[in-house]
Amino acid sequence: MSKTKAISLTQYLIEQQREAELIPSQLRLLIEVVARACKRIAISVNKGALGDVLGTAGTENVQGEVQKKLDVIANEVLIEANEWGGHLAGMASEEMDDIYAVPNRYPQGEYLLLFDPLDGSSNIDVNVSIGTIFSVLKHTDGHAVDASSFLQAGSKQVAAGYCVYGPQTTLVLTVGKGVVMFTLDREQGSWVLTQDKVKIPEDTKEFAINMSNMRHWAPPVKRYIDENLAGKEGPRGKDFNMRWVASMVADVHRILTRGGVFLYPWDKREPDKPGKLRLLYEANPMSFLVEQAGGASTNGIQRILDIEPIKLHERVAVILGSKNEVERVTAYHRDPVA
Ligand code: AHM
Ligand code: MG
Repeated sequence: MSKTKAISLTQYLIEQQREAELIPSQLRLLIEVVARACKRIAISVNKGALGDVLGTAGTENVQGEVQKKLDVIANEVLIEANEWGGHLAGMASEEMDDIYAVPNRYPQGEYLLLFDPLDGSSNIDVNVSIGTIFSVLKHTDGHAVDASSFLQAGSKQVAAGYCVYGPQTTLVLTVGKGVVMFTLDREQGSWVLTQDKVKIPEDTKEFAINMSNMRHWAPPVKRYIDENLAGKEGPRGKDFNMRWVASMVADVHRILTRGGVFLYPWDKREPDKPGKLRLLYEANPMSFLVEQAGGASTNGIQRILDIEPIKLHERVAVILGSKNEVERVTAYHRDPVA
């Protein structure tokens, strides 16, 4: 892409609206508002200790996790930015037990917004990349919005993305026609298109998994990682590299940038939970992005985007990234003795 032709997020969205008719005006407004909220969250993240944003908020979310101050701040920023514009019927968040219906004093829109306002919370205080993940669905069920309105398969998403707060602040977006990346120009205060047609290589020599859980994994996952660790001399015939940021946003961003495979599988620590990550506002938007970039995403058994959710804060095992690796791990689950 030529450096002289800077395309802003607004210009990109308007051109998509005009040419591809993929982005109705309410959806364009929604994406712009989310992007603006991410700018505000980025400012808080960057202030760190100077802004009294580090540490815990002294509360727990519905999953029993201690909320960090930035989890709460980011959640409020996203709600305040989005509730009055007339583009939404409701919102759901990792940080709220129940859904947030748009108050009656504002016009009701046709979309639903789901988000993990601050993903990678354990990295906030140690100055490592974190992010905001979001997913957009249509409100189609014809009645006033309630939790059931949000229980739609990921394949129904009309847009998804994330913003990574790292050395650069980058917004990554899909509206179902490939994946694009925008970098925040802090001097101008605008999002500038810095990569389009994002493509994940089908093969990789890099995997991401929390190795400290190895003793708890199911045999197919153990087999896959053992084979990778055996390197050139093993059945894979090549050496692998490992990365684990513990911020899904940062790990997925690396995979969208240079390939790789990410696994947060089911494990024996809490056998009744399918996994750690949440389906509706973590796994689904990331799976949409990864598939749109030519990668794959499954829970070991089925495509994540095909899962019919049964509850708002449902968890799921996640295997996503370079297509051939995801297919290999999924095959090991389907045919454990192969
Ligand atoms: P969070 O949404 O509370 O931040 O938790 C999700 C994060 C993911 O970003 C990351 O992949 C995972 O939890 C890391 O988990 P672990 O600390 O078990 O390695
Ligand atoms: Mg998260």
